[in-house]
Amino acid sequence: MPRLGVVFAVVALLGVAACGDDVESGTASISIESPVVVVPSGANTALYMTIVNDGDGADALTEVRSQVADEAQLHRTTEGDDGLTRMEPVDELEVEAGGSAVFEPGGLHVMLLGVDDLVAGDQVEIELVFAESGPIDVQAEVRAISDVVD
Ligand SMILES: [Cu+2]
Repeated sequence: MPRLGVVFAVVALLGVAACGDDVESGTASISIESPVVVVPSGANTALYMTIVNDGDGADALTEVRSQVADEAQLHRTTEGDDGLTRMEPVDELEVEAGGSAVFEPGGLHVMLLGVDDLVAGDQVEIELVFAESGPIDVQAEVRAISDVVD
C-alpha cells in the first residue's frame, strides 16, 4: 500500500512544521526593573538595570537612545588574562524566554557618551529598542555610584 506511506509522510512533515511555528510565534514580555543612571564624573556614565522576559518567546535588546546623551552603547566589562578590565561593545543582547539580563557594575552596562550634567535625583528618559517588543520607554533615576554599588 504505497499510497498510505505517502499520507503518513505528509502528516509527519506537517507536524514538524506546526511545532516549529509554535516555537517561533512565542511572544516576549519585557519589563525593566530598577533602571538607574550613575552621576557622571566626566563626559560619560553608565546605566544599570535588569531586563526581565516573562514571555514564552525570546527577545533581544538592539539599541538604546536617550536625549541626555550624544550616544548610548551596549557594553560589557570583562577581565582579561592580564587582570586588566576592559569594555567591549555588545551588538545585541538576547534575553531568552523566561530569562533575564542584569546590567551591573563590572558587567553589562549601557554606556552613555557625551552626557548632560546630571545630579542625583534627576529623572532620565531612556528608550530601549527590542527586536520583537519594539521600543520601550523607561525613566531612570540618577544616583551616586555609592548608592548603586551596595
Ligand atoms: Cu562602557
